[in-house]
Amino acid sequence: MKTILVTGATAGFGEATARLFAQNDWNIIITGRRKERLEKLESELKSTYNVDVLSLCFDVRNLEEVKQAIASLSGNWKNIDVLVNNAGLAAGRGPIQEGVYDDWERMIDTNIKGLIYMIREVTPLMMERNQGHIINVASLAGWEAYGGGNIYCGTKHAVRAISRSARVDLLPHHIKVSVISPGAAETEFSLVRYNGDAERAKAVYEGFQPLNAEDIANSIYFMATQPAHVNIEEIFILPTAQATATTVFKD
Ligand code: NDP
Ligand code: 8X3
Repeated sequence: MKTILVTGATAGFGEATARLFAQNDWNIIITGRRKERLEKLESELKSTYNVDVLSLCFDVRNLEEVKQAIASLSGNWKNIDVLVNNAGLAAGRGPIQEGVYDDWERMIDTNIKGLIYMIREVTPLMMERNQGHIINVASLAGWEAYGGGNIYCGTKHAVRAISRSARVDLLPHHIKVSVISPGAAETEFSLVRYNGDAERAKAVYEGFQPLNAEDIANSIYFMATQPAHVNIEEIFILPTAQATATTVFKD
């Protein structure tokens, strides 16, 4: 049985990914900061599917916590076949001249630093086995830089750049590096971005059909289940109604 580690599995893409892989007989390591959600998902996956599930509760922004979480893995849990670096967020959507430092720090620390901490700690385990697959969640915002997206777009451009470089570094170790870049998808993303404002978050998805978390999980599953000689370098996935970050056809 194969093993996948998904960061940010307490909601949205990460939770749907954990569920889909469990359904397909993968052992799952789920991570996030909300312990009660991890416990609930762990018990649901264990009782529904015949797989092993391990919860690791930590903040990807905290290097010591990341190191401890990965160092705590024992036995077969060290045999991580796929790492999905999904934990991330946007905080706010305003002009750079009005930027909120705490929002900027949270995005940079989570989307870039958390992701590279995870890569740095997990790759040695993959290198020992001379195999592995890292799938990084970037975004449409990693391709485009739209007004008000400034720092978020910067973090997602960074994810794509780091992924391309890591792919070169990890070639001799037979470790694949892939990226998924979704457009608008309805999860808790906008609720987080707009600081809990449910009305504003809901309005983002009104008048068109956005992607859902299962659409992204399906793409991640497709990337993770290709033959050893095939690496899907990137999936750029948009709702049919969306052409660019700011061009959405609303009925
Ligand atoms: P959600 O808000 O639904 O889920 C985000 C997940 O990230 C949660 O499980 C959360 O867990 C986790 N997370 C956030 N901060 C941290 C942290 N510091 N440490 C550990 N875990 C953390 O959003 P999505 O599922 O939509 O987003 C997942 C990824 O997809 C993000 O990287 C996002 O930027 C990206 N993305 C989203 C798009 C969208 O439109 N929804 C489009 C393109 C990309 P917890 O709070 O428990 O820690
Ligand atoms: C989320 C998609 O367009 O809001 O990464 O940046 S977008």
